[in-house]
Amino acid sequence: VKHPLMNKWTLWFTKPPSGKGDNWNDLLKEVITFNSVEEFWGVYNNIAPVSELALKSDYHLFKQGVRPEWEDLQNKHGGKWSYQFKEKRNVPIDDLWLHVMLSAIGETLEEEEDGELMGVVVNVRKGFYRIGVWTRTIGKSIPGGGDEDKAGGKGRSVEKGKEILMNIGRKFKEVLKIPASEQVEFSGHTESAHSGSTRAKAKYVV
Ligand code: M7G
Repeated sequence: VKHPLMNKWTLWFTKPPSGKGDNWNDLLKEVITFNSVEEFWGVYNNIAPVSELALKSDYHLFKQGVRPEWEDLQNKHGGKWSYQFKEKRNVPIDDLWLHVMLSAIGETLEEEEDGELMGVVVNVRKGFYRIGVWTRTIGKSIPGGGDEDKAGGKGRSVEKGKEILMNIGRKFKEVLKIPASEQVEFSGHTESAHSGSTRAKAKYVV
């Protein structure tokens, strides 16, 4: 018996650059798509844990049909909550990543009707691990988008759009057991793309 998930999910891997000429597109690889609890564990038990990945590797677990890139049409107007775990040797990164994946596929990071969650990401970097959750919007309508409904969600107001994102941020912080004294930041992908990295100015914090 297979226990179906609400959505189909695709696992992606970013391999570390091997030489100078590598660009983002050469490094991002689609691994596998699944849609049941059993298949999830099958995948999980057969891939390297985050703690064993080389520096500059990423795992991305995204809804099927969404590439884990700013450029994807479904991410273009979105953003992400993210947090950096420093002191890598003391961080239970494998557990943290597992819990974030389970909350994504178990659909507990948002309310079903929100339709914000696109995927979750873990980055292995020198000096830190970063975990992020990508959302479809940045909590407001898309400038010049012409379709306020689509931009802000299903006919929701700007205030409601922001509140949905704040709830996702709070849930993310709770799943990761990040102390209340620490800040978790949200930033739009447009800013990330412009600053050439993920360290864009925070738009919201929880
Ligand atoms: P990062 O992995 O988000 O953060 O971005 P880091 O700076 O802590 O490593 C690292 C680099 O990967 C960026 O500067 C981009 O060159 C590339 N990159 C990352 N993402 C998520 C994207 C993306 O969605 N699209 C493109 N084109 N490049 C990306």
